[in-house]
Amino acid sequence: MAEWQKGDAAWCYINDDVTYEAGKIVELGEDDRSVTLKLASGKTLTTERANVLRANKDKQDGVEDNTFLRELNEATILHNVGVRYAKSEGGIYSTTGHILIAVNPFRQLKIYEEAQARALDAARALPIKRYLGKPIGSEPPHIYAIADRMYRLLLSSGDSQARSRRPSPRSPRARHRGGPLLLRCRDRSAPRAQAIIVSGPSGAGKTETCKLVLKHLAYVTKHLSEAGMSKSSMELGALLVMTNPLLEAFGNAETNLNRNSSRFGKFTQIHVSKKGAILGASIQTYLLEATRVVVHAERNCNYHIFYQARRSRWPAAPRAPEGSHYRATRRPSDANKYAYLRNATGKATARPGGRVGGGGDAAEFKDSLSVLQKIGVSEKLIASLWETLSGLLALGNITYGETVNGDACIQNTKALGTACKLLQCHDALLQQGLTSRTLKLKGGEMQAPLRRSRRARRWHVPLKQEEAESARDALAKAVYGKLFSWIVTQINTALIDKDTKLDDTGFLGILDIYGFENFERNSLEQLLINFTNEQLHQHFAIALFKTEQEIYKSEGIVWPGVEWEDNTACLEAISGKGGSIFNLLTEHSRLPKSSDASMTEGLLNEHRKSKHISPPKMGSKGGRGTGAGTKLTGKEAFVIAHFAGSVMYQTAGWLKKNTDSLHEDLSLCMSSSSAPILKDLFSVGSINAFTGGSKGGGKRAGFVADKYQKQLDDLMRTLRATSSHFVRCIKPNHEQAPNKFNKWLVLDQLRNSGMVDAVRLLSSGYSVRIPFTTLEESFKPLCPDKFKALSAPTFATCLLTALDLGRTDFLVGLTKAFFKSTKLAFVDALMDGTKKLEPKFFKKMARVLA
Ligand code: AOV
Ligand code: MG
Repeated sequence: MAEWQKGDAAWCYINDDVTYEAGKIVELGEDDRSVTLKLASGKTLTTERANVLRANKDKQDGVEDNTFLRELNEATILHNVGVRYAKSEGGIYSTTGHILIAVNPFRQLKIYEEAQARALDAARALPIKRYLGKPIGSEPPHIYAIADRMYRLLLSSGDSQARSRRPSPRSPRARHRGGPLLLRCRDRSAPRAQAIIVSGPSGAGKTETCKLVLKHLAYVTKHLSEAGMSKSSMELGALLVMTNPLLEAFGNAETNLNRNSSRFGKFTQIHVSKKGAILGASIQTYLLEATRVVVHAERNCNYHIFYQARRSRWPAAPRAPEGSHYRATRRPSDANKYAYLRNATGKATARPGGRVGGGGDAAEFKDSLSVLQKIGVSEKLIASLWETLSGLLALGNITYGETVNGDACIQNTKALGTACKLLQCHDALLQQGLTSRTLKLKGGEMQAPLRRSRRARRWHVPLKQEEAESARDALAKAVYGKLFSWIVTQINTALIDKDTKLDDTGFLGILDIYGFENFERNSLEQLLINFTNEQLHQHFAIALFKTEQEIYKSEGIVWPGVEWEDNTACLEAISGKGGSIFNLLTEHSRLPKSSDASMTEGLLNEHRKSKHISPPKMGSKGGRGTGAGTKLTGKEAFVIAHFAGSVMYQTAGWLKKNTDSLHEDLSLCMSSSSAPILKDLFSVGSINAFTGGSKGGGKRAGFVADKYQKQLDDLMRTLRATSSHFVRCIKPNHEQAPNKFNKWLVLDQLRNSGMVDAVRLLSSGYSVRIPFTTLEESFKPLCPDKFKALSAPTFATCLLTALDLGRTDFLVGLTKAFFKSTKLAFVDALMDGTKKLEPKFFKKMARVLA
């Protein structure tokens, strides 16, 4: 770090709320540790030097690529992102190397004009066209630029036909602006698979970003076709875009953080032919939040589809097939009548009316219905789908009382009757499944008051009221989980022609997955989500190293290499061999007498000396949220030090959640249903509600955490085989309001998303990169004529060598010069003209040239 001088511009860390404030150094402490600043607010402040970061000159505000900032640190990036956001619509985007930062505008922007057009007609497609075949950095940052680069890289990797589609040479604008021009038009080494990984917290804009990538792809592939395909590339592209509302209807819900929050992770794989046409696509989903079907918090809603159906006008729905109970379905006119539509306060959350821009629940219902019809779901199955959903609402209205023996009994038989009718199952079977559980006995030694069934060694254990309520909710969750997987399967069936061979084709992957979570109470779901983020962070780190290495390589420079904080040990603690969290969870889920507390104790014992897992501080409260947390005693919680901060997990209910058991009686009851969908979904070998795949698997496949781990392993394997592109979505405020940039919130996300680490990585090498063209523009006019004819690289080399910078302070690439960040002040002084070039300097330059 260069020494501070009086008058230097700086960013001073004030506190966690204000973050950084601009100022100027007015005094240097004699102890070498403190500095005094005059802040922009007029205040004078003495603080530790560790709180002060270097600031850029004003003219550097709002640059498109953060690596162009002379001073690269978290304060300058935060400021740059904020200045761009305030300045223009396109300013929501910036890049850091090849990573796109997208700040949610929370308003409709003109920069995607065609994205709002239903038809992908050319006249309205100008913003997409602007980025076609253009290298990154030649046009302002945009998601279309990343999408276009990804598509081009896929086409250019290892096939001859791609050459004809090679992008045009760099535009003059690109040459002028320089930047990390990593366009590899004929990159034979790039894998035939590209992935875009979109991350960020809830409401940051991940899903919208992914939709824009799909729109770009649908546009660029629409004229292409492959012989012998039943669906053209154009049809497949349009289907991909069109099926989104259906998936969102079933998998998205209104939360306090996002009116259209995706409650599942999604990886879309789009197979592309060598010519560039779409051959087919598939969607893999992860960890649907099934609990939401039965319970949701205040200012939250159930899944959109329940409200859509509620607002629909039946004539818009298909005619009920003969014999269906569809007509008998009473439209749930008032959400308050349904227990599953009421939030934790006992009232239904008022909905402004559907997704943002979706047109309201009624219009969205029409969309969902028309997608179902377009993807070829029969009228009979569609009717069965609505019936099943209504059946779930009826199921939720079943309430329980207690018999004289203290066992559960159903109070409102009317709700039970409606549920049976809509789910088309046997009344007695459903009633029995909702109030008792069959035990299969090995020894036959069972005590009263168990009722013995006709078949020997089978006993019905009556459930207590709480157990019965759990059984009812478990059934609703299982049915909904399976329905969701069924919807995904229907979409996938429409997106892939079964006769198309996709084994060797390249693909584009789009990952829209939940961001890091740290709530007041963090449970098993948060562990799985944060484990995912931990894995993705590792992937990001490895990819970033590679990208940085490539920048140097493309400039013909040997990469100096930098230190990177590795999170492998944390991943091992969660999912590695031996006493990892997942292993202990599986072990304890198998033991009949184990409990959440004994599992936690075992875990903390196992990790006594671990850096990553520790007991909670006694009396501490959960999460970093502001509300009151639960006081913990130590046996029911543990803390993991994640890359993005420490999270305390509360383990109550984990063993039960991990076994995710639906009573076999209820499963059998559903499989005997005459409803076409249910019968199919609950039959042996049917779709697995959790993974969307079919039943079966290894010996640990039954547990939730194990299944998820396996699913995630597959995803990571796929991602590792791709060339990955990263988009970091940033949520600028909690109010979902336009033009509001909360610095604290943004800084937190920049840090958690690994962007600050990325900056550290960039700044510890030769982070200051000045294109030769800029050096030429600044210095050639000052030089004697004989230097003016020199080529840009020769001129730059002569200039920099004559400046006596020190041999290791700079490197000369093919298009730009790389400087150590410590030389920034020196370079700045030169560029500003503050440091004068004396005549003896030009003599030295001449000697270097000679
Ligand atoms: P998320 O996917 O990151 O949250 P979304 O993509 O659903 O967030 O975005 C939330 C809302 O922000 C959208 O409904 C839009 O209103 C708005 N928005 C996002 N991106 C844009 C954009 N580029 N232009 C205009 N508005 C935008 V979650 O799924 O909750 O983690 O689970
Ligand atoms: Mg989303």
